Amino acid sequence: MTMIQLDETTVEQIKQKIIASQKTLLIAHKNPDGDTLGASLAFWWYLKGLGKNVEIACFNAPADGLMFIPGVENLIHEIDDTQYDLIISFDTADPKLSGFKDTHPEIFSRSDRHINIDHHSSNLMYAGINLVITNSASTTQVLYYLFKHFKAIFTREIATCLLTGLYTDTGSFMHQNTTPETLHVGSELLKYGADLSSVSRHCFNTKPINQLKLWGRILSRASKNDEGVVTSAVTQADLHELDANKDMVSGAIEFLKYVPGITYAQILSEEAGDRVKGSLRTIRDDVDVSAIAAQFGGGGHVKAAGFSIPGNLQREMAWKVSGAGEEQMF
Ligand SMILES: [Mn+2]
Repeated sequence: MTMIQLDETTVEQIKQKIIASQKTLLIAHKNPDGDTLGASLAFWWYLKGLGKNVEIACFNAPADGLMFIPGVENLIHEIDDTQYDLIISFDTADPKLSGFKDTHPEIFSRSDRHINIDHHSSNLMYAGINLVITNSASTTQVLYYLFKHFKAIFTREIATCLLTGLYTDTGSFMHQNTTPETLHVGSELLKYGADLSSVSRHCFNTKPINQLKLWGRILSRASKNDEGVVTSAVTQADLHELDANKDMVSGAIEFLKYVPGITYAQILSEEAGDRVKGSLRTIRDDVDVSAIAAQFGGGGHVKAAGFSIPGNLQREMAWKVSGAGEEQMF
């Protein structure tokens, strides 16, 4: 028995829109991740298979690590939205995350031709048809069930695209959003020929050497205080010296969570414009890091949150000299 139920009326409305469409535009959100690309590309393959006239757009180019997803070379970055009678946004909770809201406002103002397929609980329901399933681990998992309703043929390409979103949004099936259903869908996608080894190698096991060096600095600076908080830090100087960028910091915090018995882990990173960003993660059910982040004007989820405050990082280190006389702190 499945816990994810798609509304039959919504499914039928989407089906009718697709049948009626002469030219469809699919949109992955700006700064695309594996889920938005996997979902939009799976849909691109599906519509191509039906012989439909379809294009796929993203505001900017994907990171190198995501260029393995089947069909990704078809992404366009410049669009003329007047030529489409159907537009579908994927994994996009808010129109502004699309990147096209300011340049192409009619994508969002003409909601009658717009379908919004997502799994974020923060989704603003901005389209004429909104298929938003908040208990789904990924947008591609929503599509798996949608394609089942459509009785679609799951090609290897479609299966690999869908698995990419499922794999990345669950942190390779390690995050708490991994449910029996998630593994069931993953299993079905493997049966359809999804290339799991390619997905895992490209999505998580590919890191440039300067990123590994950056993580090395972060790990070597980790310390644990009396409250069980593991903290590390990254400065702008680190990024410059290693020719790294701030996006390369993410991922290192997963290792800080490995320390046994911790309350939560945090990485403080200096950002351009004299600001310090804090990223907080916990694996404990009785710790709410969003509440801690809120004390600094931030927020997020119970287990993953962040904040940004003005200032710069300064390292404070004390040495103690103990011997015959009084202990001295330096
Ligand atoms: Mn997603």
